[in-house]
Order: sequence, then structure tokens, then C-alpha cells
Amino acid sequence: MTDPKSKYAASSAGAKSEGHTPYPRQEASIVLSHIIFAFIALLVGGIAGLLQGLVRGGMLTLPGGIGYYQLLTAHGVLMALVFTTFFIIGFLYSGIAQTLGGKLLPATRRFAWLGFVLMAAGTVLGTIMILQNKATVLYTFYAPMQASVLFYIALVLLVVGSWSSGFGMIYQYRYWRRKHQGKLSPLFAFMAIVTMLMWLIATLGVAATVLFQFIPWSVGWVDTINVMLSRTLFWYFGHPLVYFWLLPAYMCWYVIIPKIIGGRIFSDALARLSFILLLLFSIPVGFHHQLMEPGISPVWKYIQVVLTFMVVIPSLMTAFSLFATFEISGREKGAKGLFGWVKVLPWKDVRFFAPFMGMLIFIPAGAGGIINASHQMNGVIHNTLWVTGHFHLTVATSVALTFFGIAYWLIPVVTNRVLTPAMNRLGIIQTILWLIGMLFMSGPMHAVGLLGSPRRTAFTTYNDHPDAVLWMPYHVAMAIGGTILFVAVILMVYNIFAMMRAPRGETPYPLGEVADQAEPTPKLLERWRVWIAIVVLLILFAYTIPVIDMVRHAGPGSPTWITW
Ligand code: HAS
Repeated sequence: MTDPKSKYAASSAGAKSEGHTPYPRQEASIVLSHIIFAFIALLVGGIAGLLQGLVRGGMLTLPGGIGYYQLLTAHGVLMALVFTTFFIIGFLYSGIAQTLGGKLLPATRRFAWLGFVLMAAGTVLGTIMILQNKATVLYTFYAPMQASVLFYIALVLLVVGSWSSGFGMIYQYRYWRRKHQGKLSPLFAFMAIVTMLMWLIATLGVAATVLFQFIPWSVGWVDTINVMLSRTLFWYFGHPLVYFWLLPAYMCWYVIIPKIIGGRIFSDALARLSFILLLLFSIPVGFHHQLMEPGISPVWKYIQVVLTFMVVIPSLMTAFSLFATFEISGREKGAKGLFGWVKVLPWKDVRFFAPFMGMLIFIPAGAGGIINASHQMNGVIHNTLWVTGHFHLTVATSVALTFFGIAYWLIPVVTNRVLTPAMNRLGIIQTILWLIGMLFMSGPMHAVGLLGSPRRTAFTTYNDHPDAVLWMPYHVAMAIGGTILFVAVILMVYNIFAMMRAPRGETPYPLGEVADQAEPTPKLLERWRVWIAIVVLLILFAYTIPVIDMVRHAGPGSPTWITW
């Protein structure tokens, strides 16, 4: 397993060994449709990203009719909302099928396809609105900027589609549990259910603001919008959104990576507990995105910041567990010395290399998050390019590289093909390009953010103000980084399609097993009623009084602003 060449040799050229069943066709088409859609979104979002980076660096003037903020909206929506959601749902369905019976139930498949069709329709409609310049509101669609009602309908389709996908997974999970009374569910399936539960609870916030605030306002039934309430409901959803991206990456780190490195999962109980803690604490923390906003009492900001620091704990547990897995597996292979285990990791295997680089980058990325969450330091970095740098390290590096690493085995698995050594090499090159691009882009974003350069801003030197002139070399470096990243996007998309034409053969689904010495998992961790009740209580505690305050002491509301 650790030497990619020997593995390919064993399984390539159409060899069929006893006991390997080809991946079922119907499940494969569900998984592939989601993954391919995700990578098309990545490509289109990448083009927008390249152009906007060159504009901001002062290296390109857009032809008439295309706006910088229009590109920024397309980039954010397609990368942050569409690429991630489609990839995650495809990946989770693959593992749900694999671990809960080997196939999806007919009803699950119907939920999955309904979800796919609704989400795809939402994406197409939303993209058309953005391209027509009728929805240049960025991916956070902050009021009082107003998009066409069709953009909000597109969001509804995207969210309702994702609900259908979530219901499908829950349906299959419940069926499995009925058939396996008293048994602990497979770790992958458990984690998928936590992820989708969190998503279902979190998206209620965005559904509420879109249905009850944005749609009535954009069709003219009401003249004004309560801006503070809409932002609060957005961030009620917006923070767990980032964990919706992160949890599937953690699933890969906990469950898949141990198998790929030839080791074992350090502890099933620890992995489940960290997911439960993420479920509990990822939602009632949205105020840490609104620390600089007026209208929210400092007491409630303080409480949500405390909860934010609670949500850091499961990430620290994850780091501990990963180090343990790497070290134990290295020592079993004979590694000596304090860091000898690092040398025996399978560095030449892209299925390990890409997610590992994601983990490594998550150390500084997470540290940046902790800085953001500290109220006083948030005053320094809020609304600067530092924040853009933060999320390009977290979601666009740690998460994206992990998703790429997953694609390098998931596509061969579902297409009954093998990853050839040549593709593996291209994958490693693609990962290195991504890292270099991100170094050029995200590093300067952090630095120039500290010098005060604002985020969400087109090219300007503010009448050659000395501060703004000082920022320019950083913006040029960001543009160079963005260009390298675009080349890496092209290579990734090429690799995806190349893998679908790779030689036929067996690629097993790499699910790790738990180490023999791990403690047994307490049944309590799968008592959903308990955890959902605590989530609800925490949300009510963190949000009830501030939200009542925002409604009862609402300002006059804002009329429509179309700033583009
Ligand atoms: Fe964040 C803003 C705080 C994590 C994404 N964040 C954002 C935005 C995005 C985002 C998209 O408190 C901007 C939204 C916008 O458009 O306005 N963030 C945090 C905190 C964490 C955090 C406390 N963020 C993430 C993750 C994201 C993400 C994950 C995406 C996936 N973030 C904030 C705050 C803001 C914010 C404020 C608002 C800023 C503002 O003012 O606008 C924590 O969850 C981070 C915890 C992570 C760790 C790291 C653990 C390390 C691990 C790796 C181990 C490595 C190994 C390999 C084992 C503590 C697990 C090493 C091996 C060797 C051999 C060395």
C-alpha cells in the first residue's frame, strides 16, 4: 500500500482477482455526477478567480460589461458554495453506499437524484443571474445589497436540494440501524450523518432569511429589510458552513488516511467524540463574524467567542489523533528516533501527499482562526485581506487539497479503474503547484491585511495614497499566486477526466480499521436524541435573546441598494 508502484502493478491492466466486486453502476453514476459537476464549478470559478486576481493586481482591465464584483461573486459562489457542496455530497454518498450495505436503497437513490437535480438547477439559475449582472452581491449576499429574486430562488433550490441529499443519507442510515440493532454504525457513516445533521440544522438560518426577508423584499412586498437580523441569520448558517467543508476532510484524515499509509485508526471513540463536539459547538458561534458590528450586546459576543474556543478543541483532538496514527504506524514499520516515523510516510502517493499537505497547512490556518476569534485582534484584521488569506488557507488549501486527494482514489474506485503511476506523478505536481500558488497568494494576503488593505475591493490606489501604494507589490504577488493556482486547477480538471479513461482494474475503497488497542466506543456517542437536544439548547441559549432584541428594537430597515 505504501509503495504506489507496487500497488498499481498488482491491480492494473484489467486484472480481476477473486472477491473484488466491481463498483455498482447506479451508485457510481450518483457519485460521479456530483464529482464532475463539482469540478466543472471549480473550473468556471477558477477562471473568475484568475481574472479578478489580475484586475486587483493592476495587471488587467476588464472589457466593458464585466465587473470586478461580478467576477468576485461568481468566484465565491462557485468555489465556496457549489464546488464544495457537490463534492461533499458525492463523497458522502460513496462512503454511505460502501459502509451501509454495499448499495444505496432505491429510496436513497431517489433522494440523491432529486437533490442533484435541484442543486444543479439552482446553480445554473444562480450563475445565469450573476453573468447577467443581476446578482452582484458576493457569496455572502449581504443586505441591503439586493439581487434579482431569481438569485434567491436559486439559493433556495441549492439548499432544498442539499436537504434531499441529507434525507437520503439519513434514510439509509436509519434502515441500516434497524437491521443491525444494538450495533455501532460504521465510523464513516456516523461521521457522514453528523455532517448532514449539522448542515440541516444550520441551513434553517439561511432558509429563514431568504424566504422571509430577501424574497419578499426583492419582489417588492416590503420596502425595507432588517439588515442586522439578515446578517445574523446568515452567520448562524455561515459558520457551520465552514465546518460542513471541514468535516468531510476530517473524515478522510480519520478514516481513509490510516488505510492509505498502512496504519490503523487511533481511536474510534475519540473520532466520534470530536465529531459530536463539532456538531454541538459549530453553530452557536456566528457572532464571531460580527464582532465589529454594532447592535449586538458585547455580552452575547463574549458568550459566542467562548463557544468559538470550545469548537477549537475537537480540531486539537484531531491533530492529536493524526499524530498518534502516523507515529504508531511508523514505529510498527520499524521507524526509530523522535521523528523517524515521518520518513516512512508514503510521500510519493498522491492519495496521501495531497491530504497531508492540507493537514500541514491547517496548523497555521487554524492558528489564524484563533487570532480572528479574539475580539481585540479581530479589530485589526476584520474586513482586511487577512481574512481572505485565512479562508484561502483553510477551505482553499486544507479542504481543497484533501478533496483532490480523495478524487485520486474515488474516481478510480467508482469507475472500476486504476490510478496509473503517470497520473499519480501528475497529481503530486498538481499538489505542489497548488501549494506554491497558495504561498504566493495567501501569504501576501495575510501580510497586506495587517497593513490595512481591505478585502472585497477592486483595483485602486486611493489617489496614490502612500499606504495604498505600499500594498501594490503584495497585490501583484497575489495575482502571480492566482495565476499559478489557475494552472493547478486546469491540471486537476485534466486529471479528473484522465482518470475516467484510465486502464480498467481494481481499486479498493480505502476504509481504515480501528487499532486493536483502542478503547471501546461508548454507546452514548450514538444517542442522537441527547446530542440534538443539547445542540438545540445551545442554539437557543446563544441566539434567543439577541435575536428578540434585533426584532423588537429593529431600526427603520434599509431600502434597496444596487451598488454595481
Ligand atoms: Fe475561520 C472567517 C475563526 C476555522 C473558513 N473563516 C472565516 C471565513 C471563512 C472561514 C470562509 O473568529 C470568512 C467568511 C467571510 O467571508 O467573511 N476559523 C476560526 C476559528 C477556526 C476557524 C477559531 N475557518 C476555519 C475553517 C474554515 C474557515 C476550518 C474553512 C474550512 N474564521 C474565524 C473568525 C472569522 C473567520 C473569527 C471572522 C473573521 C472576520 O472578522 O471576518 C478554528 O476552527 C480553527 C481550529 C484549527 C486548529 C488547527 C488543528 C490542526 C490540525 C492539523 C494537524 C496536522 C497534522 C499534520 C497532524 C486548532 C487538525 C502534521 C504533521 C507533521 C509531521 C508536522
